[in-house]
Amino acid sequence: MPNMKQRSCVDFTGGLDSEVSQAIDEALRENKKSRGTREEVLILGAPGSGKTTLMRQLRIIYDPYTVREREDFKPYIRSSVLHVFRQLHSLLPVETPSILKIPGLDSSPTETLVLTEDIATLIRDWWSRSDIQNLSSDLSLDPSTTHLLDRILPIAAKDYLPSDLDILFCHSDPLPALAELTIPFSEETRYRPILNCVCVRQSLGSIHKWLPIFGEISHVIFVFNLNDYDDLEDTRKTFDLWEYIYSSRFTRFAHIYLIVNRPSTFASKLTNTHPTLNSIYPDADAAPDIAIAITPAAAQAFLLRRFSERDWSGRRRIPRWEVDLMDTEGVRVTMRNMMDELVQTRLVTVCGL
Ligand SMILES: Nc1nc2c(ncn2[C@@H]2O[C@H](COP(=O)(O)OP(=O)(O)O)[C@@H](O)[C@H]2O)c(=O)[nH]1
Ligand SMILES: [Mg+2]
Repeated sequence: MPNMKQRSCVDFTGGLDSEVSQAIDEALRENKKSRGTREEVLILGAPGSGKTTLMRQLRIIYDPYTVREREDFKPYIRSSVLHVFRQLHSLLPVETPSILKIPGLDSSPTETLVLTEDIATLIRDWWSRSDIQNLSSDLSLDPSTTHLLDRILPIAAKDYLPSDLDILFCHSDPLPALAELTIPFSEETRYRPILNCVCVRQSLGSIHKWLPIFGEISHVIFVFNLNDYDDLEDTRKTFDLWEYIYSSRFTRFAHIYLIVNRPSTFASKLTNTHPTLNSIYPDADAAPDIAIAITPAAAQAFLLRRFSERDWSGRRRIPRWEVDLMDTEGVRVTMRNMMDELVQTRLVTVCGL
């Protein structure tokens, strides 16, 4: 054994005046308190905007799913596979020669169907046919359809354990109506908040029931799915909710951050086959951007302006980030930026900087 030097204990408090020592202890206690400040963050947005996906990404980044939780997702992922398969089937022209007949698939509710390894093999063989691949590529399928069908064999296998991506693409989940997650702030700053992110299963009709249970909400992350631009009903829900948040007494003092989801899907949808902005929003023509119908950036700016137009609270600025919520790295960077913003905002509020 190496010869270790014996450490001697030195009494550092030796000559310290007890009053000074107490003052230091007090300052340290205060410092600890300020470092651990909890901030309530409510995640809101219209149905389908990406709230659940954001919560799942936050879990993946800050608090990885345990084996047990992955096990809990298994049946939901398997029924998502059958759901997307059924959906794809319904999109294919009826005269498609190779429509796959699976007993019960047309009639039974998805929840009662079981994805056996035999059924998975049948679907995999069908999905990998070149005619089906060609037909599918014309349908611009949702990435979850392609992901789940590509992974059908491992997903149906007995020893399957869901990956992060499988969980992200899962269409439903075993989580309660109120999902909560605590995110520690990792940077070494004196003011170090702990974000208590809460996402409730909500709709515009039920939000008034949820808000009071949180009492004082200091921050709202509002998710807006740009891809909804051509669905006036969804867009209306978004703005109705936005207005509600601004006028509610529970969120009126909250700082609001906007997450603009699916910017690239929006851009390609706008530039390809789908409706132009001014065919949907009559006021788009009157917008100052000249090329509104052709550049996605101008179209996006037009839509986002609608958020600030509905801000009667006197808030000067709505911090916003564009990110595809399926992109874990993008979400990680966005959250870091959002936390910087949050700290700045807090400093302005607390210290009047
Ligand atoms: N490709 C893609 N799909 C997304 C994105 N965000 C959400 N989705 C999909 O859109 C659907 C609705 O998202 P979800 O998070 O459940 O929305 P919520 O109703 O606000 O919780 C799900 O099928 C998601 O997989 C995204 O950024 N990219
Ligand atoms: Mg949801």
